[in-house]
Order: sequence, then C-alpha cells, then structure tokens
Amino acid sequence: MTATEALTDAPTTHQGILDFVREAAELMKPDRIHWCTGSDEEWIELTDALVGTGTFTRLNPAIKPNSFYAASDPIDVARVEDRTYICSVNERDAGPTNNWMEPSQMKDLMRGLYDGCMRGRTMYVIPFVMGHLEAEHPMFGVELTDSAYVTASMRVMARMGSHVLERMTELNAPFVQALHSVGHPLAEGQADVAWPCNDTKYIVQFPEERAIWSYGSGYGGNALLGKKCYALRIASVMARDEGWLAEHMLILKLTSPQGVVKYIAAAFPSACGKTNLAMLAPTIPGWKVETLGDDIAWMRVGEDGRLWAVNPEYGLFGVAPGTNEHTNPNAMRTINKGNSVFTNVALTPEGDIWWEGLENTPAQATSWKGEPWTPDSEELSSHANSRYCTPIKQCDILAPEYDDPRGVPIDAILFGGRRKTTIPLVFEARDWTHGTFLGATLSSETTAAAVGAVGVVRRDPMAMLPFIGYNAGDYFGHWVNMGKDNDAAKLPRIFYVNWFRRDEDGGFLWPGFGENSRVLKWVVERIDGQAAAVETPIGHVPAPGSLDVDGLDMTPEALEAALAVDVEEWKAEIPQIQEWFEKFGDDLPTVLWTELDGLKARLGL
Ligand code: GTP
Ligand code: SPV
Ligand code: MN
Repeated sequence: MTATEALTDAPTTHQGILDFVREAAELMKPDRIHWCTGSDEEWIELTDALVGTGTFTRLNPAIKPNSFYAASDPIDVARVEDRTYICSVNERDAGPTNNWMEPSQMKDLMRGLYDGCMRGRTMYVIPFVMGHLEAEHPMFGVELTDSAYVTASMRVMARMGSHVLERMTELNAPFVQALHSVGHPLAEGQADVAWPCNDTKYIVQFPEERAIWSYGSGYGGNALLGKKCYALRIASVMARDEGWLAEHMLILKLTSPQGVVKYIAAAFPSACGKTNLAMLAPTIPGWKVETLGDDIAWMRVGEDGRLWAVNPEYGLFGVAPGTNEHTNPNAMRTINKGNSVFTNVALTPEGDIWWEGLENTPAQATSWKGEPWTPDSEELSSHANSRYCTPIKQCDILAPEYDDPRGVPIDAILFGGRRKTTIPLVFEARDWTHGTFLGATLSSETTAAAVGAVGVVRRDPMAMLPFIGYNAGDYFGHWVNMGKDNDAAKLPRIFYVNWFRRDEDGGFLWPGFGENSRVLKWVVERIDGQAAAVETPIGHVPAPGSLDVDGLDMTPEALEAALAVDVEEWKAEIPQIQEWFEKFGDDLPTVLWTELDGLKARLGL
C-alpha cells in the first residue's frame, strides 16, 4: 500500500491523524485500511467476518442475541506484565516497578517487528474517546489495529466512531497514538488462523509522547489500548503532571433506606472483586447500590474541594468464572441482554456459554481449548481469566450520573486485596496520609489476570502495580500531595477491606458478595459519625455490635476472626513492608517511613 492509497477517502482533515495513519501504513503494509464509523452496519460486517474466519462463533440468538464466543490461542490468555514496558526518556522515571528500555532502542526493535506485520490484513482506524465526548478536555485516542476482534471489542468498551472523529477534526484535537498488531502477517494465499498472535509480545508505553505500541497479543488489556495502556498507564502520567488521579477503581452509588446518597470508589487488584462490588445486590433491607464503573476511575478535585470521579470506559470486561445469579445477578442480567463477546469460556450444544460457577452445569460442552468437556473432565471448561465484554449501558442498575461528564463526588475510597490472613474484613485509616500508606503497602495474592504464578502474595500498591506509568515513589508522593494541596477534610475517607480471609480449614470466613453491603453500611455510617470503632495499631476496626449482622448466617466466632487484628501477624508483615519501601530508595516520600515507624511503635516494636 502506498501513502496516497492509505489516505484515499480518509474521512478527516485532521493532519495529525492523517500523518499517523500514513506512517503506520507505510511501515506495517496492510492490504486495506478501514476507517471505523461505529455504526450497526459496521458491527454486522465485522462480526460476520469474524464468524467467517472462525474467530467468533455466533451464540444462539434466542438465548444471547447478537453475542459471540471466542477462544484465544492458549498462549494469549492474560496481560503479560513481564513484556510490558514504560519507555520514559529517563530510566529513573519508569521507577523500580516497571520494565524499561531506552525509547529509541525500543522503537528500533519494534519497527523491526512492525515492518510488514499487517500484510494480508486490514488496518482498522479506531477514533475513540475515553470519558465523555462532552468533557471539558475530551481525552481522545486513535487505535490502529489489524484485529477485527479488537475492533469489535473496542466498540463495546469505548466511545468510538464517526462522531468522535468529527469532534477531533473540529477541535484539531491532540490524541494518544495507539498502535496495535497481532504480529501475524499473511503471505499471498496463506490461510488465517482463528486467533492470530505472536510468541513475541511487547506492550509499550512512551509516556512523554503519550504513545502506545503493542505487538503480538490480541488479549484484553494487551490489545484494547484505551483501557489499561491509555486510561491507566498514560493517564496516570497526565494525572501526575496535571494534579489529578487515574486509578484502578470501581465507582458505585450507595443509597440508604433514608435516601442518603454516598459515592464510593474501590481499588482491588485484578480479579479481586471490583466488578462484583460495583454491581452489588445488597442483602440488607432498604439499601440500594447503583453502578458507575467497574475498573477505572479518573478523579479530580472540584471547585468545591471534593474529589470527583468519572468512569472513562463504555463497557464491562469482567471475569467470567464465579459470576452467577447469586454472586452477581446484575452482571447476569446485563450479559443476558446480548450484544456481548465471551472469550475463553465453554460453549454448550445449545449455543450458549458456560463457565465454572455458573448455574445449570451442562452435561457436555466444548472447552475453551476446543476439546469435548463434561462435568467429569479433569480440566476446567473455561480459562480462569475468561471474560465477558458487554456494554455498560445494558446494566439495569447503571446510575444516571454515569452520563454526567462532571462525575460524582467520592465520599470513601476502599483499598482491598486477597489475603488469607492478617488483614481484617474492614478497617479505617487514621487520615489521608495513613490511607496513602495503606494503599502504598497494599498486598494481594496474584490471580490469573496476568500470566505467571497464581496465589503468591505481592505488594500491589493502590492495585496499580502493573499500571503506574511512572516512578511508583513519585506516584506515592502524588497521593501524599493530593492530601496536602487540598482540604483533606473534604477528600474521601480511606478504608481497607479484605473479603478473602480464611479459617483453619481454608474456607472463606466472610460470605462476601451481597453481604459486603454490610461493610459498605458501616463505612458510610463512619463517615456520618454514626458507627462506633475501636482504635487498633493498624487503624479503626468496627466496635462490637457496630457492623450490621442482622440475618447474617455466621457464627460470632467467625465474625470475630474476620475482624481480628492479630498483633503477631502484623509484626510479621513489617519486614516485608520495610523491604518493599527500600526498593524506592530516596524516591519514597519520607512521610511513608514516618507512617511505618508509627505502625511499628503501635505494635510495640
Ligand atoms: P479485573 O477486571 O481483573 O480488574 O478484576 P475485578 O476486580 O473486577 O474482579 P472481579 O469482581 O471480576 O472478581 C473476580 C473474582 O473475585 C471472582 O473469582 C469472584 O468470585 C471473586 N470475588 C469477588 N467478590 C468476592 C467476595 O466478596 N468474596 C469472595 N470470596 N470472592 C469474591
Ligand atoms: C485486569 O487485568 O485488571 C483487567 C483485565 O481488568 S484487562 O483489561 O485484560 O487488563
Ligand atoms: Mn482491571
């Protein structure tokens, strides 16, 4: 394809976009270029083509209308953290928690991989905006990809298409350049595979240029570049520079029986319960939860001094296994409306999907690996990180404020992780700086959301370890400064939760899911000065009787164990925190050392 061919009939006069597309086309050499409109006709063409190549299987329209099943290559099932780079100009700015390479060296390397990588394929040009098109400063991006699967998924996950391109053109707007290729060119006459990808993978952010280069993977966070790459890694750098926060957080609206509304944001690591909490069906009478977002929150201090949050996304990309009518009835209702893509789950003979934990176990099915599966099979039917991709607008409990570009003022931030021991069900930070300390030392067992070992405890600060686009020491400093530069009394109160503490037999102490509404109730009652707490070395835990356990099926002993602060367990935690902080050297804000000293003193160390 020549440069002029690449730009024939381009539906924009935006020179930056034209140059970006031309240069990429010259390098990647696609057979065709398709400018995405986001229309229904385009969706039908794309999904028909994906059915044609075997990437998609159309689900039974009577059960899941306009919905599709996809199975990835078994080597392409999750984010690849060891292949993810922050290529800042200075190595110091990537910090000790990110992979780094000198930007020009990375570009040379990747230009080699990109050279001719789209031969035999179509390059899709996806104009998109993260957040509202009507925002004061709309956050534009253009993703160029050779994957129809990614293009279809981007239509669900982000506001995209002609209306976005028109606005970008009108404003001559700056945008994030997002390059993506599955790295599987087709020679003349070569047949395609259902899930093209490459053994070599790179997920690269150039923070100063606000650019993303991704290669070799078609999977979610590696390939839908508006999500983790833009809305977290690049946006966190913008947020540092401009004084706001880009966080791996859900946003929910909680209404009490008296009609009092509170907005809560919560940061839990990947596959640790954000989607479930965001769509919670409360078990306590009269309380109502509405959803605003399940994965990403952009938060700015408003003129009123409060922290206002928006969800920049347009869809839900949720963990499938474990989702069912009990754990997440609202997610079930959302996906049952159709218009969804299911990746790496099982396919039933009726043309429906199934996964571990879902009701109505089928007598037989096709596993995500394409093999026959029955309930007696040794292997799981679905990959542990299999996902549903569904429009957020289909969620019955979507809060109307979702459509407000100003967002919602956050009353409480919850940090949380997956810990078998040590961390109680809920406790409250002493103040903003202590809350920042809790976030900075957040720990969790690793999950299948990233390639690698599962169940290993690691520090995952603010649930952002894989997503901080700069030096994590500076990131902690940015959090500390948010409390200093603003009226801390107006900022959200900070809490820490753990739904995953275990008893001696390995069972969960706390029933979780809808019962988590009891914890949310305690949180908002703390904010309103109604719920009592006991001061402990780690913070404020619910005073006996202050957590609403009316009708809860749990022994008093189990409840006590779930809430317990075990000084010996916490003492054992200290060397790990110390070692974690030492990684950052002089880049760690000294107030965090002061917080650690305070904790040690309170523990009697
Ligand atoms: P990402 O989309 O990867 O960022 O993850 P997420 O935080 O949205 O995770 P999600 O809500 O999908 O949680 C996934 C896992 O956590 C599933 O295995 C759930 O069953 C489990 N989970 C969620 N909430 C609870 C809970 O309250 N208790 C227990 N025991 N498990 C839970
Ligand atoms: C996560 O891993 O935190 C996700 C899924 O939300 S992905 O979009 O693939 O990153
Ligand atoms: Mn996530």
